[in-house]
Amino acid sequence: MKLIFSTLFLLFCAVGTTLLAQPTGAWNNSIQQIPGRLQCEFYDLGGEGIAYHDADSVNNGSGKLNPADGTFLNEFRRMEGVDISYTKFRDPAIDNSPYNLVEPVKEQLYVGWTVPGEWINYTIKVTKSGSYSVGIMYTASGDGGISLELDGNQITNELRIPSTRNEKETVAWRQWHHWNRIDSLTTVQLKKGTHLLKLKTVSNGNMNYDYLDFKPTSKK
Ligand SMILES: [Ca+2]
Ligand SMILES: [Ca+2]
Repeated sequence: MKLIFSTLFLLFCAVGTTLLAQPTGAWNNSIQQIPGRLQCEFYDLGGEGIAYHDADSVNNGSGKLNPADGTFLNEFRRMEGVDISYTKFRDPAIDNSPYNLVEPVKEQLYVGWTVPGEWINYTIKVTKSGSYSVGIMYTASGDGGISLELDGNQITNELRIPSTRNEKETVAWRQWHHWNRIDSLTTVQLKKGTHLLKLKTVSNGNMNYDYLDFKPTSKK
């Protein structure tokens, strides 16, 4: 009898663990490909400590700044700790201000409320081995820094992200909404295959990340 109970208990635990385990790997079952554009909001599944580390468990954008109203943009991954918002073209201006260095596209999801020490994982598929430039579409309220890891190995030093603050700005909070794009922050060597890319916020935070561009640096 004791054996039967023990066996049932173990079975119960196994089923429970399976049911409770969060899915991991690429978001929406779609692995982002390199060469290409990596959308920062399409980070992996798995939650805090597995897919990302975030300073707080609340999504300060989806469901909070952007109230839950049944729309895709306002509710995007709202139960997850990574903070996500999207570019808004309004009057008075939000992301469509005259202080943009590069015009953003409206209604683009981005990761924001970044804090040093936070990180986000991406399962990526590199379709061709080679050297790639890393570009970024971002805002930065003050000079910031990010770095990249691949499969647990640091592949860049700290990459400086120049401030997009503007002394002429008349609205304080809009210092977090001046968009810029840098085509090549650095160059990285990537091997063909599936990898885990980690984007780390190193210095200052206060940056918004729309996407990273990976472009081959040489034609073969
Ligand atoms: Ca958060
Ligand atoms: Ca984006």
